Amino acid sequence: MAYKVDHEYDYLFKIILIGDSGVGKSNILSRFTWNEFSLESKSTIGVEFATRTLQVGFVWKILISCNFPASSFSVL
Ligand SMILES: Nc1nc2c(ncn2[C@@H]2O[C@H](COP(=O)(O)OP(=O)(O)O)[C@@H](O)[C@H]2O)c(=O)[nH]1
Ligand SMILES: [Mg+2]
Repeated sequence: MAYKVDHEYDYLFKIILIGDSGVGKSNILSRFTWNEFSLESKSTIGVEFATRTLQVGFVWKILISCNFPASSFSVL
């Protein structure tokens, strides 16, 4: 049976979600990649990554990164 391993794709999209804490970035990521939603998601420390590969004509690999809120940088 033929199958595609994960690193085989035609196009790679890298999407970075930025925004204030608690606006729903981590849940957008988990809904898109695992179809999961959590009412009790913990606030993200650092960066979260996930990928999903779709086949719509071509094979599209979508890498979503959801990083900590921009306001975290104000202390730097
Ligand atoms: N009702 C509702 N709650 C949401 C939605 N998206 C996120 N939340 C809630 O908002 C809170 C913060 O979400 P989270 O994804 O952790 O936000 P982040 O800090 O931007 O990553 C969590 O309690 C989620 O369950 C949504 O579309 N509807
Ligand atoms: Mg988060």
